[in-house]
Amino acid sequence: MTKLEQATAADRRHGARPSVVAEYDAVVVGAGFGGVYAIHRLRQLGLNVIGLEAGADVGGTWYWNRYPGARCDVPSLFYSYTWSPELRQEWRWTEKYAAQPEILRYAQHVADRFDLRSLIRFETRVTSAEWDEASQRWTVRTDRGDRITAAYCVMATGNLSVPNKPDLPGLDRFRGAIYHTGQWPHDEVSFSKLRVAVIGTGSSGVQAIPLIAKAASRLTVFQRTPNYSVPARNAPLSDADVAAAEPVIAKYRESLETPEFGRVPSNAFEAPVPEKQVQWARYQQLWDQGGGGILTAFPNILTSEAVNDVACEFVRDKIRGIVKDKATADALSPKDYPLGVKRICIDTDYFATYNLPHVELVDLREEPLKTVTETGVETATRSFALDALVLATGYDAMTGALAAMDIRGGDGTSLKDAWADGPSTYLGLMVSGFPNLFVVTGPGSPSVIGNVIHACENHVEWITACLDTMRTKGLTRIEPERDAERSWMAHVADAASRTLYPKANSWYQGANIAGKPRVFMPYVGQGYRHRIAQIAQRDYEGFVMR
Ligand code: NA7
Repeated sequence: MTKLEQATAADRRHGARPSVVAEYDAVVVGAGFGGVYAIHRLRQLGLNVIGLEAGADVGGTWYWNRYPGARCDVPSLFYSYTWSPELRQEWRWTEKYAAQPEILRYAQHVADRFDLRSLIRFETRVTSAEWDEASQRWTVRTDRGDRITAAYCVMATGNLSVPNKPDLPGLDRFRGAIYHTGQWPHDEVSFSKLRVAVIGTGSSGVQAIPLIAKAASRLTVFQRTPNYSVPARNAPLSDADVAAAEPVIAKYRESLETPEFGRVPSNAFEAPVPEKQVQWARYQQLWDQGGGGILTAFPNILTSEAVNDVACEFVRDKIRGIVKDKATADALSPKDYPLGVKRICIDTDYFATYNLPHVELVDLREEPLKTVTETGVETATRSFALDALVLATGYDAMTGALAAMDIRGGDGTSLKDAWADGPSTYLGLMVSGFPNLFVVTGPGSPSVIGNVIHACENHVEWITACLDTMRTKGLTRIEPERDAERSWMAHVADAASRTLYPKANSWYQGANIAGKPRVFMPYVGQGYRHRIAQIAQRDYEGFVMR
């Protein structure tokens, strides 16, 4: 029995939670989709691995995000692991877009199916990780007093895992209930007969608002920036749907490793601008189909303003067609940034909800929020009496979870200081000065731009193959070269600058958090997977191994 198992058994016997002092080959921080798979693969490599997870169960973002309407915006048949054919065969999604409880059940099923729970210490938050050059090991400390050392540390801490709690004046005074969508209570929350406000209209707000409106006696939505949202047209999945998707998924999986693969296709820069009516007809087709397909309408939709402008006009036209009150429709219509460069929202009845007599939109650009009071919210011109306040205000995305831990490299430099001007990684996988520290879907990799589960798989497979190669060669230490990292980050910035992505104040570039450096964090170039595979083949070019 490992020390962890002994500790866990003791926990169960005594109801106590003793701390662990132990040595491992690898520690994995986080048991979301990235962490769970990393634990599985590292164990397969024969390493003694421990997972540390703040939540009481696996699932990561799907463990915490239990707000009404929480649902994935990627079709469930694609939002699944690909690494186990048996798992693919035996798991059957029930809806086109799976809701949070079903995705959490999937994560739990994977943990049970591959017997991973015994390797994970739950309700344990990592507070620090420090590299010791002399022993060539990481020391990881937790809020339970654990002190764990490991040769390798894998940060699978997620891109959307630290809720952004807005600094609203007076928020502490509010006597009603306050909820954050990213930290929703596990017990049922009832809004029945309550006066509720939602602050924030990103994906979480857009999903929650129609359902909260069904229960509440009054719903006020405070909007800072309107979002482009397209209908999900969610539906139960039939066997025929599943069968029809098989060849599409197979083709998609084949394309993943090609030099052309990416959110912005390689032919984007030479593609012609289609006639407006051709564009309009295609957008209509994709709107009727539902989901985020509109972003694939034309190869240059994310690079050409001439194309993107028509798509924006199309969605605004749809909003005007759905929302009866002209002023509300106008306020809900995004006008000052391109479509798709903030994550597009995929909704069910979002815009139609504003036609309900007890639902009101407050445009904070016209009517700024002055203060929260004991009993509600005051704007520059009005007071709103409230029983509950829902903060759908998003996350300190991409870097928040890493910055929340005190991570120190060999010379004592903290990652937070090293990233004071914005995150810097080589390939989104490693950071110079922080040997043997791997980041799953780190800034500088496609991560949130594509399908995050597949991005996690790709990184975990690259990391475990790297460790396997090192072991074969008798090597134990890996770190990126500073120059390789610098030129990679310059390439990441260049790839973004060739697109329309930087034209919005998005969380992709840290714009939603006051004081966060503006650096475009995800990699939006082509052929990322192909590239990192080639780098591995070329003897881990840009890394120093010894
Ligand atoms: P998002 O997309 O970051 O949305 C957060 C929303 O909250 C957005 O409308 C923000 O306005 C708004 N916000 C944030 N802070 C404030 C303050 N202080 N006052 C008013 N409004 C505020 O987070 P979500 O959770 O909806 O979605 C995150 C991702 O999860 C999503 O992209 C999918 O990938 C899944 P802003 O736009 O910053 O002006």
